[in-house]
Amino acid sequence: MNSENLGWNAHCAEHFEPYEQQGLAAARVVRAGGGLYALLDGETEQTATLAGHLRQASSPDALPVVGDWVVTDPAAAGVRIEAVLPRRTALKRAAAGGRKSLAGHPSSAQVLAANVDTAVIVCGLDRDYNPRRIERYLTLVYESGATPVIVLNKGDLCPEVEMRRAEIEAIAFGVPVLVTSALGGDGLGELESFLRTGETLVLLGSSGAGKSTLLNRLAGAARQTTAPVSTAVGKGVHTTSHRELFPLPGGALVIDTPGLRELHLWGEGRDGLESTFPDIVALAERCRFGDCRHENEPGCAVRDALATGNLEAARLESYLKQQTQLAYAANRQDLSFQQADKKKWKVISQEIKRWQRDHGDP
Ligand SMILES: Nc1nc2c(ncn2[C@@H]2O[C@H](COP(=O)(O)OP(=O)(O)O)[C@@H](O)[C@H]2O)c(=O)[nH]1
Ligand SMILES: [Mg+2]
Ligand SMILES: [Zn+2]
Repeated sequence: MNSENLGWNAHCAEHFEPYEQQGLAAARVVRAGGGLYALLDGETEQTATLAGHLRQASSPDALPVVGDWVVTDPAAAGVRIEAVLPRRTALKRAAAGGRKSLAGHPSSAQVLAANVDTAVIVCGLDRDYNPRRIERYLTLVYESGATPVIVLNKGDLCPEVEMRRAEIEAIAFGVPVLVTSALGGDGLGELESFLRTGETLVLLGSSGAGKSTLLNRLAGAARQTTAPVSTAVGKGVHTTSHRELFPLPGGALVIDTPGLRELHLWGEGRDGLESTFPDIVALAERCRFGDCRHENEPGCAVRDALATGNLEAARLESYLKQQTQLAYAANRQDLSFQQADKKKWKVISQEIKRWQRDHGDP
């Protein structure tokens, strides 16, 4: 295998050039955890640590994640990551746990995977089925810059497959919706058509949806452990505990991920939200007020659509919830800068007061 097969492309080459001139090497992160990084350079897998200056990185999203291309020094003793090449795409969520800030860092985004071309949102057609969750994942994917595909898995367990597919197609606005059975093999050929040499595909979705089973099917071998769904709760046992990139024999790369217990969105603008909800965006353009919140304003085209049954209440709720999360995320960075600023001014004004007191200023 060479690095082209690991997804190396013109974008990587361009950003790597200055490092290459210094005799440095590039490799792709296939696994990360506990401060250690498993790297592939097309030949061997190596375990790397971070160079000191990266450990003190200004922001947690500057640290390498699965899918990243990193720079190492072959002349150094041990493998150390000296730099992370700029990401073409990055899947980010708001850091779990609602921490106010990560060790004082102004941003609280967590990067889940980098340099992904296609993001497959896997949803089980069993109790996992949830159109609102698919909408959240769609926004996450649109924000990342990757191309979404939706897979409704466990088709064998669902008597209304075509109804479900139509339901999701109606909210997916052109995103391919595939129905598969990872166990029986139905629909896998269609999914395989999204595997292209040198391109990276990530499997997203709840725990138990069948992501690892799909990966094993696509790889033609058991690469990841899967677990039977407990009949009591209809949920898969957690077997995938970390994100990992697998080069497939056909030349594509697949990242398997564990389910996200919490998916709080992170984004910089409105692009992701607007791509997920083009219907609501179009309606909102016809509201009487440009800043309509679609609550109880007169002339609200969104409310009218609810009343006539042209828009589902649950979908509007989903939109408003995502909007709130994204607005919060966007303000987050500003806010922590403002707070730092406020603190600075407080100190300065105290200094001035003290000076005035000491110098008897009127
Ligand atoms: N009936 C059925 N079971 C499936 C299918 N795909 C996966 N499973 C089962 O669902 C459970 C969870 O699968 P797994 O791949 O570990 O899910 P993951 O958490 O998304 O990686 C396992 O017992 C699988 O055998 C499917 O298409 N049909
Ligand atoms: Mg799994
Ligand atoms: Zn409105």
